Amino acid sequence: MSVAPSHPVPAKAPVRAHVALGANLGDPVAALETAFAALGTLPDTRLVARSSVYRTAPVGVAGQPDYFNAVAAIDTALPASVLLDALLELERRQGRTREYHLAPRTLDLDLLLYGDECIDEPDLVVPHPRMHLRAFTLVPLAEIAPDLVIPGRGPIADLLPAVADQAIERLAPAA
Ligand code: PH2
Ligand code: MG
Ligand code: MG
Repeated sequence: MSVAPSHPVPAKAPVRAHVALGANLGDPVAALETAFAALGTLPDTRLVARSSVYRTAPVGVAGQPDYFNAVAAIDTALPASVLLDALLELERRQGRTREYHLAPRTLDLDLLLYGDECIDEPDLVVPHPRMHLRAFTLVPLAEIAPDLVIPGRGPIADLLPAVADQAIERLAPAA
């Protein structure tokens, strides 16, 4: 007897999620390129947009090399917790280790937004609680989603002036 459902199960509608990419150890630009490609190969996930890569001064930590940061937009049918696990696995594949809090890293993938959902779980808070304070997330995010409204924070355009003093430089696109 077949166990197939007699009616097709409707696929979960994809959610537009935004992921921050960051690195300041090894070959950061190559790591971000690899990560953009890998995001598009996650199950039930499509890479929709990728920002430029930005060189940024470290925030919240001194004496480290500059970071390279970018943001990706994906459409995904993965639940947020499954997506988070997939991001952590991609970090590990890029050789991410965690020696201490805010240690330099070969790849950091942070889930900034998962549609307009607000999630407050021990290992996942969305919108990312510090994203609105950081030029290295807001500037690349505004590049690919200028009309975005961040739940609980407001339109992204209204948040940019407060981070205008943070050092950030857009890299020329790779030839
Ligand atoms: N990430 C941090 C802490 N500080 N600074 C910059 N410029 N870019 C980052 O990605 C970054 C940071 C924690 O994840
Ligand atoms: Mg981070
Ligand atoms: Mg992280």
